[in-house]
Amino acid sequence: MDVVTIGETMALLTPDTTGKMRYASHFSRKFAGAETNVAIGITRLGYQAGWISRVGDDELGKAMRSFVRGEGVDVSQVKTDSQAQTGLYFKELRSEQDVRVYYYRAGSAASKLGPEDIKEDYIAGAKYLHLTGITPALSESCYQAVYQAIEYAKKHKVKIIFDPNIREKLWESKEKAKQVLLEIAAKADIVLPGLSEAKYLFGEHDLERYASLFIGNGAEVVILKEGSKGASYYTKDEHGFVPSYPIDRVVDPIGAGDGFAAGVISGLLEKLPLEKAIARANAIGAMVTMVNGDVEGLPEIDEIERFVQDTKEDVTR
Ligand code: KDG
Repeated sequence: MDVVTIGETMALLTPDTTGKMRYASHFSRKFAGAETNVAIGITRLGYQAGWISRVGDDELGKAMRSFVRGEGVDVSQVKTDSQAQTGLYFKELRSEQDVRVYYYRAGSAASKLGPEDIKEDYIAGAKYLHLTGITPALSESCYQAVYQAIEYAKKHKVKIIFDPNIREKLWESKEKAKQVLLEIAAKADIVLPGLSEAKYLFGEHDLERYASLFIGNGAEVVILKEGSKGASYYTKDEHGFVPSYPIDRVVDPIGAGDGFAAGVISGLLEKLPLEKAIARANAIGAMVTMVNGDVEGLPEIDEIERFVQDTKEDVTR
């Protein structure tokens, strides 16, 4: 595998109309979860991705497994748990600026994931281990599973890429979230925090200070995401800013960060300079927001080239 990731994917229900969800009676059923969003982003770009998880022994679990497998992701490490159900989440698009997420996932099959589900040879065979801050928030056993994967990755020199993906609804307290997320960030080679996540973890500082705090904490590469503006990157020796691409209308912002992560990972797999990898990541992030759904907008490589070209033409015209 080029990338292996660990985490929960849920059935996603989105009202077919915008506005308050209490009035919605028709919903579309999709599937989403930060880790499979990244894995699918990777396979769209022609690379191999594997997903470690659990699904319930129910209709949604069966459909989810088929969906993710159908997107070309290896699901050999996804267990079916007959004791728990597949989790659900709702995405309410009240307006373009107001998107809300509601989870129905406590005690889900994926939250029962544990260190026994992490196989050493599966991690050892990957080039990158992708982790998010969502999985360790799901349960103590999920936290242990993440730690087991980190241990194997370190042992076999598999690079760790970490997106904090702070989901306050999932943590018992801010202190616990900060402690665990900083611990994992310290073990990661590449960290991908959003600006507001850096603030959450370290308090109010400027970009350089955030970068030096993450590097001081153990990271080799820090990519600070600044939303629709672009992203800044920092290593011990270089830094720079890569602007994003302008788009006419954001249809659904959720999943953009995962598309961004897939872009960065694909660039690293191709040994592109950081600036080029981030330019691709920015393009994918922008393209994801133009489509309703977490993964439906994830592009293939030629679509990225066309998008970038069209954007340039629009700008010079
Ligand atoms: O990044 C998008 C995710 O937030 C979404 O797919 C749902 O995995 C999810 C989560 O835990 O929030």
